[in-house]
Amino acid sequence: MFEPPRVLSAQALLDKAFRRATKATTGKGRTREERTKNLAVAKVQAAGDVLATTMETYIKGFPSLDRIPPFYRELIEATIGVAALRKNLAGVDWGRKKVLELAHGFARRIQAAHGAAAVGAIRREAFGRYSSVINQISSNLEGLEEARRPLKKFPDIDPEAPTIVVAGYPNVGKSAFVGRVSTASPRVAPYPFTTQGVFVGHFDVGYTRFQILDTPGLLDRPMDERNPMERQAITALAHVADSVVFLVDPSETCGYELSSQMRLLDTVRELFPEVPILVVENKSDLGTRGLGRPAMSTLTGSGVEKVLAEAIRLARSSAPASVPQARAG
Ligand SMILES: Nc1nc2c(ncn2[C@@H]2O[C@H](COP(=O)(O)OP(=O)(O)OP(=O)(O)O)[C@@H](O)[C@H]2O)c(=O)[nH]1
Ligand SMILES: [Mg+2]
Repeated sequence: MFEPPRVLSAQALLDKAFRRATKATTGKGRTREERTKNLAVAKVQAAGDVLATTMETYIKGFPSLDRIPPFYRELIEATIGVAALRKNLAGVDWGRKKVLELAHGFARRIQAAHGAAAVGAIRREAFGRYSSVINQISSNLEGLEEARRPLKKFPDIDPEAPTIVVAGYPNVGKSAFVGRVSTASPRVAPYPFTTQGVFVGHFDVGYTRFQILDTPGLLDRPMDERNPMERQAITALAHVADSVVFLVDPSETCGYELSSQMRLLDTVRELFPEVPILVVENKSDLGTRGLGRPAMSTLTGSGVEKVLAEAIRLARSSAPASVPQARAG
C-alpha cells in the first residue's frame, strides 16, 4: 500500500550531496575568475539540488496526512502517531526550503565576490550552512526512516470499496466463509498488533468489487484484553466496514460456549456502532439446534449464498457514499 523510500541519516545525506558537488570540475567562462566563480556556484548548487530533491522524494513518498483516508490515518495513529509523522515531515520540508534558499543566496554572493580566496571562503561557508541545516533535522530523518516499517506493512485495503468484515470467536469458520465467497487472489497483510494479519479477499457483484476481510486475532476476543493502541488499530476497521458478518458456532465445536460468543457480539457492536451486523450461525451441517438466526454451513456450502447476499444488501444500505449503487445494478 505505502512504499516510502529509504531515508538516509543526516550524515549519509550530506555525504551524498557533497560527493555530487565534487563531480563538478569545470566552470564555464571567458576569464579565469569567471571560471572559478562558476565552478564554485556549480558545486554549491549541485549539493543543494541533491539535498532538496532527495528531501522532496522523502516527503512525497510518505502519505499526505491531510488527504489520507480515515482508515489509514487511524492505523498511523496506532503505530507511528499522526503528530509525530507530521512533525518529522514538516522538519524535512523546512530543511528542503532552507537549503534551496541557501543555494540561491550563496550563488549570488559567489558571483559578487572578488578573488579566488573570497570565492573559496563563501563556498566553504555554504557547505557549512548546509551541514548545519541537515544536522538540525537529523532526528526528523531518523523518525521517517523508523516510520517506514509499519507503513509498509499496512494491509492493502481500498477505503472506497464496499467492505464486509467477518468477525467471531476463533474456529467458528471465518476463514472458511471468506475462502468460499471470495474469488480474487486473497492477500494477507500483517495488521498492527496481531501476528496473524488481515486476509483481504475480493468478489464482484456486477461491476462493483467488494472486499471481504478475515480478521484473525482482531475481532475474536473481548476488548478488555487489549491495550488502547490495539483498540485504535481495531477502530480503524470501523472506517472501512460497510457490514459485519458475525459468525457464531452453536455446535460449540469451536471450543467456546455460545454464551461467550454472544458476549463478544456486544463488543463488536460497540466497535462498529454505525455498521449493520449480520449474526449468522455456522456449521448447520452438525444439526445443532440454532436460535433462529440465518444459518449456513461453510463446509457444505448450504446457506452461504444467502448469507452473502444479505451481507451485500446490508453493506449497500449502510454506505451510500462509498457504494456505487447505481452502477452495481
Ligand atoms: N462441520 C463444520 N465444520 C466447519 C464449518 N466451517 C468451518 N468448519 C471447521 O471449523 C474449523 C475452523 O474453521 P476456520 O474457518 O479455520 O475458522 P476461523 O474462524 O477462521 O478460525 P480462526 O482463524 O482460528 O479464528 C475448521 O476445522 C473447519 O473445517 C462448517 O460449516 N461445518
Ligand atoms: Mg481463520
